[in-house]
Amino acid sequence: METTIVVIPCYNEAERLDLEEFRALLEEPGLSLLFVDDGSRDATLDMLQEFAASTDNVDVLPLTPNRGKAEAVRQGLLRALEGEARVVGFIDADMATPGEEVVRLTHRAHAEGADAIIGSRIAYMGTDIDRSMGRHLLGRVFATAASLALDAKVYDTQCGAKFFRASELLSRVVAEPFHSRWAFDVELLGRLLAEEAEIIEVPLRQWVDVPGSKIGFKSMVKAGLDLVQIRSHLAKRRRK
Ligand SMILES: Nc1nc2c(ncn2[C@@H]2O[C@H](COP(=O)(O)OP(=O)(O)O)[C@@H](O)[C@H]2O)c(=O)[nH]1
Ligand SMILES: [Mg+2]
Repeated sequence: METTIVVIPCYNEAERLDLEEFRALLEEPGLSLLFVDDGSRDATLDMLQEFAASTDNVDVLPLTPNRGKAEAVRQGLLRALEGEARVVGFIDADMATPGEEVVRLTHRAHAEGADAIIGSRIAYMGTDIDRSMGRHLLGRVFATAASLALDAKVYDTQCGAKFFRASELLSRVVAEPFHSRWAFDVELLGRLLAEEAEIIEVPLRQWVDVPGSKIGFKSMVKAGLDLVQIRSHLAKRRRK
């Protein structure tokens, strides 16, 4: 059986969480959900615990206090790697990457030998990638800078959906906290590349810009600044 654990970092998501969408995702055989509550101050944790108590294949990892998405994802992946799942990964709580696309990415991760399968928001005819122009443009600038920082051709580092072969390599990559709070996706990819991992970007057929993003303009600027630091951390890592 293709076993998969999907980590969902959640911070103050009580208003946005659509548990029916997650219930639909659970229809995929072998798939389990691990929600990480990142010290939410609203009813998120109660909602998640109630959902987990009444639904098979759902777990909740509560963290206190709030540590940020990078650490919430890392803690979730560490927990997921303790189990037997062959593929582990993460998605955002708003399910901007719809369930069918999440399932398609997990299938690719199982079928292909790659270390990582990452969703990529490339808008071209025939796809339904719904992003505001401002976010799209900022995203393109950031992705170009991220490519330079990583010395790799990557189109979209910031899509929330990423899946990995559960392996020794992944355990090493998430063993230490990320330096970057806002560009940890880039740091994660860089750590994988430093170990010559194979990463495949998979263009999404659908992606929805769900309102209520918790990542504002300031954080995007911080993420850009983080890239400089990430580049030097990765150089050190490669020398090791
Ligand atoms: N901003 C923020 N998001 C967090 C934190 N911890 C976990 N998350 C989760 O990280 C994801 C960020 O996605 P979202 O807010 O939609 O931002 P987007 O990338 O701009 O669409 C959501 O699932 C959040 O609940 C945190 O401390 N701050
Ligand atoms: Mg979002």
